[in-house]
Amino acid sequence: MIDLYYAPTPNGWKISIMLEELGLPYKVFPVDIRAGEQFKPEFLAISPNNRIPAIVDQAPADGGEPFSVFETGAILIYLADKTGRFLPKETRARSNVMQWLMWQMGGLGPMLGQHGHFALYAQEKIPYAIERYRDEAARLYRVLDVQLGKTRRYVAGDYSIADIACFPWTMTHKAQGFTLDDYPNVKRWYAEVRARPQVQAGLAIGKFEKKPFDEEARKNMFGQRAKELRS
Ligand SMILES: N[C@@H](CCC(=O)N[C@@H](CS)C(=O)NCC(=O)O)C(=O)O
Repeated sequence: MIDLYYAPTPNGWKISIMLEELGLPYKVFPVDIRAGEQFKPEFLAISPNNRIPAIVDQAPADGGEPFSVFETGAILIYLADKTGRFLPKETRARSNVMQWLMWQMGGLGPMLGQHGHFALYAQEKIPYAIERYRDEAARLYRVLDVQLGKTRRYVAGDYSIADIACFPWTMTHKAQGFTLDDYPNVKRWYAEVRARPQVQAGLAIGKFEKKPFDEEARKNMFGQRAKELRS
């Protein structure tokens, strides 16, 4: 059994989708990040970066104590290694998937995250920041489009953790003012991945009650709370 510490966000969906794809039994532990539950000591013991998602594997392959993993890239690799699925073993194929997974973790996710923050959530609209992250996000969509034009189907060969990592962030395209008509290969891939029943099931997880998006939620989610905890 896998314990999934989770909220329904792009990073959370990566792991709910992966668990659905694998058909592994798992139990969802909702973490209301608007209410600041990511700062609870019990959660920090599992996820020291105070971010969701995180997992605890109650039955690790080595038969030892339950094992916790944070950071979505590390969780995807851990689950792929545990099950032997969605991450090839052969050196070149594995490296191709890893390259695009790292690209998502270091580029697509953080840049779309920052663009969403400055364009949609920040109360002060700073044109320089909005433009910088919009341009960078547009560049990354183009990189993905070129790659999908080469592979003709999935991000790095067969369907893999690279697709599972990239897909939930591209779901933000409309809200962030991008149109996939500008990226025809991404559009084709997006429709195909979205239609997978396991992806649909992963996206449906965790439609639970959460705190309204108010001043306190902003404080909990946008770093001020962490600043307070430091001082
Ligand atoms: N690099 C991390 C990012 C995780 C992340 O940013 N999670 C957000 C939700 S999508 C979060 O927990 N935010 C809570 C907060 O900012 O305090 C990962 O891939 O796991």
